[in-house]
Amino acid sequence: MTRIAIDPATDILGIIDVQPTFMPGGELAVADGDAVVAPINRLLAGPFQHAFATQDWHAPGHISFASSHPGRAPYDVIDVPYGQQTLWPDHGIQESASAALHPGLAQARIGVIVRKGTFQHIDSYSAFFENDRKTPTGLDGWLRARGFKRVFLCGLAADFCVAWSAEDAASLGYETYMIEDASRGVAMPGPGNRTTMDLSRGRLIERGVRFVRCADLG
Ligand code: VGL
Ligand code: ZN
Repeated sequence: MTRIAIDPATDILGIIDVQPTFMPGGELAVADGDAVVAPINRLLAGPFQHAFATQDWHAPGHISFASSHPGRAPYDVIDVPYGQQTLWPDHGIQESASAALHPGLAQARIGVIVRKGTFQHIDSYSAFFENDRKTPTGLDGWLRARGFKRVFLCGLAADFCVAWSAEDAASLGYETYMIEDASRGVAMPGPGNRTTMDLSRGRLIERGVRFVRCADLG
């Protein structure tokens, strides 16, 4: 990968769900999830002057919780009006300590925080749209109004919320990058002996999302 020169005026770092609920000891722990904080802080101290962050922010009884569906277990997949929904352990509970941004995350350059998953009957993985893929969060309008052209995504989980955000950013016309070593995934088994990490990577490459590492950005 050749070096990518960050333009601090039109490039933005997108920090997805860097919340203790997705880290070791949290309710929906991603292996090594806390390892994203240090590289993200380095990116925030270095090339990027602007960032946005998301928080997964559910009320108790949310549709994505297995506990809301009697007889179902975490990681089951059910049919819902907007398609298929993977069920998760209760996580990202509004105002709980584990749903805050990780206390070690440098927040000075985070210009906007988008909370998603706040509708009880629809999940939201992406920073841009609810899982019906059409209800907007408003982030696209904010980015456009501020003149950002390229979106560099990182955080948790690489194969769910970061991947869905990258897919939507690309389809909205942003040049989109996924910073692999500042992200960690759930890597669940998926169809055809492939993991959700492999499957999402393939889908994103098809849509023109570029995979980069922190050291490529300067
Ligand atoms: C996420 C599953 C459920 C994520 C959020 O942040 O990737 N995954 N809610
Ligand atoms: Zn969630």
